[in-house]
Amino acid sequence: DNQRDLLLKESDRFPPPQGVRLSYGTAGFREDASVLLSTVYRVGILAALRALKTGKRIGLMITASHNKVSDNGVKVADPSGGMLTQDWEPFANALANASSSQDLVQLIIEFAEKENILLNGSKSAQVLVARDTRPSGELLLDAAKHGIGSIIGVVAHDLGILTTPQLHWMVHVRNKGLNGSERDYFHELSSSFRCLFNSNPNNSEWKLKDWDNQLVVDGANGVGGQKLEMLKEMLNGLAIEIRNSGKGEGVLNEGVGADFVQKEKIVPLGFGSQDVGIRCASFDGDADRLVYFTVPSESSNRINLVDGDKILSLFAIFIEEQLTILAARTKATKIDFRPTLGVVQTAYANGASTQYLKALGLEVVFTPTGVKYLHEKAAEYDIGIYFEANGHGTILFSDYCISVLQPLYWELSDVSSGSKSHKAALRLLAVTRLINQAVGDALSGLLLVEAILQHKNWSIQTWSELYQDLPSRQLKVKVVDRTMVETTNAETEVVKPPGLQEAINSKIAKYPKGRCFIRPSGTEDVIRVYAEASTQEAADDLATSVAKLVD
Ligand code: 16G
Ligand code: ZN
Repeated sequence: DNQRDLLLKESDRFPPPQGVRLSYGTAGFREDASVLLSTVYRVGILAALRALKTGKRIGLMITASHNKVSDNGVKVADPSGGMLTQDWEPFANALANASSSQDLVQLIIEFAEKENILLNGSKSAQVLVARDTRPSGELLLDAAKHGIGSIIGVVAHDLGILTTPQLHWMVHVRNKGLNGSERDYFHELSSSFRCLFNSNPNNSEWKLKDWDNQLVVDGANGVGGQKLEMLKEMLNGLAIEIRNSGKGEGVLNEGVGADFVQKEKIVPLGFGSQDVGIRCASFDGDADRLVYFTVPSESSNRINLVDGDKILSLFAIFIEEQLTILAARTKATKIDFRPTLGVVQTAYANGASTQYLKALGLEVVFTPTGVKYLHEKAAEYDIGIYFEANGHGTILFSDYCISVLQPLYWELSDVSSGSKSHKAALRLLAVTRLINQAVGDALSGLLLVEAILQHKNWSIQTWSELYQDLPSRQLKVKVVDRTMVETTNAETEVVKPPGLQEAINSKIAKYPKGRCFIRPSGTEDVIRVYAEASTQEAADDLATSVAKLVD
């Protein structure tokens, strides 16, 4: 029939690479861009099927995030704007690895049958596609469009160059029936930021121009710097200087960006002695990660890192503070507002951060690495805050939470307009609009950090001193087959090969405050080692000795 013929004809144009085994890892497929054409074409098909299955808009993003510029990748966003449902991952793998067009078409037809997806063009659907600034992106995006167009009834809507979180946001809001253009995105961020800024306890007027606190942002030579330039125009007066914006000579992610800054803890290119003491921030290549840092001294290239754990702590303090103000006052209203608040981390969270958060009385839970796991867990709370130490994270507000906050705000306007509690409700509502609830977003995260620092009148130093990070070390060991290691308990314990965890335990026992775990990477053929101890030397030693156990 027509559908089968179309699929056969189109897939012949995108033959798979020889001898490459592809896997839909923590963040989709990622490889050297030169082998990805057929994969991206096939993921286009998958996204189209997903759109038919759900009857909603689906997102397809071409990016390899913080990887080197010659790599690229593709991932799919589900109707909520979150990651592709995990039940479809095996199908994604099967599709990407099918060796002939016949096999591919057979797979698609069988899968569609199993999922009750009609392939007769009786329904229509849309896939939103976008890419980051990688030079290979244009051709790959074209392959994705061919894939989407290979399923009758589904059309691709090309949104051009976007950050990953922008695309997720657009999928999220458009599926709610709201306007989701790039202009709408910038408007939502800038207006909610202004609202937060104006509701600070110190002054009530819009005084952005007076807040001459300087901020310098490293755009990783990627899409984030460009988009921040656009956002800045709508925040007339905010003192942000953008470096590594992608317009100059610098190479994407090379010696710059959030991943580099967080892992190496050294000054990114374009920064140096002129920045001592200044508040600096760094995005990754597709702007879904954010870390802050300072350059402590002119004589060294080491930085003081303010990582995802500290951003999480700042957000948690602020949210908790607003909830406390509200709790004291909701008795005066008819609305009983007691949302559950939870904090989600991974094993990479610095032990000092976990201790700090627990001491604040917060509920802290752990999941394996990868946004899909953290996000899912955070969604179990009325307000769930999640962050990876590497700077990916966001805040989720349940529908219940938003549906109560809005009337509560109006009621408080009547009984105590301009009061502390009225403002607290206003701030929480502004946060629900500012923070990207589809996925972690460096741009919206940056604005929320800035608003909270201004609200509390804190310097980056005050923020950084909330607690002292325990010294830590990360290493990676190249292996032929990373699946030789299997873990459990949010990746903190090895279950395979047998005996390895016991060997790790006996190393850990030698170091005061020692903590160490290993896990197979989801993005590279390596086993990662993380160690923490009371001194840097001890953390280094512990990591090295455990790395030797796997080598
Ligand atoms: C991906 C994940 C990130 C995780 C990282 C771990 C998403 C969107 N991104 O970049 O959350 O921290 O992989 O990489 O889920 P690894 O498995 O190689 O250590
Ligand atoms: Zn990224």
